[in-house]
Amino acid sequence: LTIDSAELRLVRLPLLTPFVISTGTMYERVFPLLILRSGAHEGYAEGVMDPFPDYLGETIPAAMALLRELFLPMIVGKSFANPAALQDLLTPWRGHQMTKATVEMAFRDLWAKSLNLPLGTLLGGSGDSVEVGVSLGIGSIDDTVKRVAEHHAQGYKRIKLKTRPGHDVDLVAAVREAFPDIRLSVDANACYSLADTPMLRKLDAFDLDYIEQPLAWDDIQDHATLQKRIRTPICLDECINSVQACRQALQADAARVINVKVARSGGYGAALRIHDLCAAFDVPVWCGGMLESGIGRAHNIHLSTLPNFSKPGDTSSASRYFARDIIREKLETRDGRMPVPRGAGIGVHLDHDFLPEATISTEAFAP
Ligand code: OSB
Ligand code: MG
Repeated sequence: LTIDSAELRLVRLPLLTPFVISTGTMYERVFPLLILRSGAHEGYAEGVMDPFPDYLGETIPAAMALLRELFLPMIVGKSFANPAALQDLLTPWRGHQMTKATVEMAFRDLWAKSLNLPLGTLLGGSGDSVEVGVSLGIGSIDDTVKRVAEHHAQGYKRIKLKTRPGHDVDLVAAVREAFPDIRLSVDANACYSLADTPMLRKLDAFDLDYIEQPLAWDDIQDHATLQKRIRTPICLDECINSVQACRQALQADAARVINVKVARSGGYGAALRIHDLCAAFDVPVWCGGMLESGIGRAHNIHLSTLPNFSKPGDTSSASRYFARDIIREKLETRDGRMPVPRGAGIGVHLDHDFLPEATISTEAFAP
């Protein structure tokens, strides 16, 4: 498959409501949108790095520079038999998993389209819809209980509450009291340390499905120590930036659930191996989200059709996030299930009536 040309856009979508997590508040999504072309086909992916390094170390300015000056000139005009052949060119460069993943994900979509197969099918998945939950940002306890009620009524299969120091036990206690039977989890986004063990132990009383990334973003060992002290399963998110990190976490019993994000793993190649490795350890996985536009959400939904995605993911209805999306399809849940977009590749199409309005800059790449 020859990559004839590429287009790199920087896109901005305002969020309908600010999203608050322990590391800060997001008011909008700004993201690199990559289009790879081959003959009549186009493959799409979006980058999920932040403007500044807060979720992980990667940033949009670094990603744009690497794509522009290194990765795109390396691949445009070249032929690759499959995604692994393309990944081989990216792997020797250190770090920057999200940036590499943007390239690999757009190529996967292009490859699937050239084979006229849905991306999920090509990844080894099956089914025409996936189970989803919802991730609720930090808000007052009263407001959170109201939002839980609304989303539970909409059918979401699991509610995840964001916490931060001082906004945890009382929050979870209030939500659990109001909803004794729902599937509930919390996500700390790395805001605690082992010194918070007494508080984290208190969370054992609330039958949480898991506690997501309680400790430092780069510390698997402390999570292993914590898991020995609490009953609630730990789910790692930030820490799982490679197959190796996942293997070390599983071997150390630092995680009994894994949140898979293709971008954080460096591409589908790594994400698939993480999926399989977790299955071998009998550890369930689920698909995380990064407030993606329809392009990233479509990727997430296809990935979630793989067999070990046995817990609901975070890809909730796009209308919760944006007034208007950059794709033509509406990605909306029904009874807690998200339909898999039909057709080849990721199965969604750019909305060219709206995209120019959302675009900050556009760059073209030819051989
Ligand atoms: O930790 O999973 C996370 C959003 C931005 C950055 C990190 C995370 C999240 C979410 C929201 O939890 C997931 C979504 O609704 O897309
Ligand atoms: Mg998380």
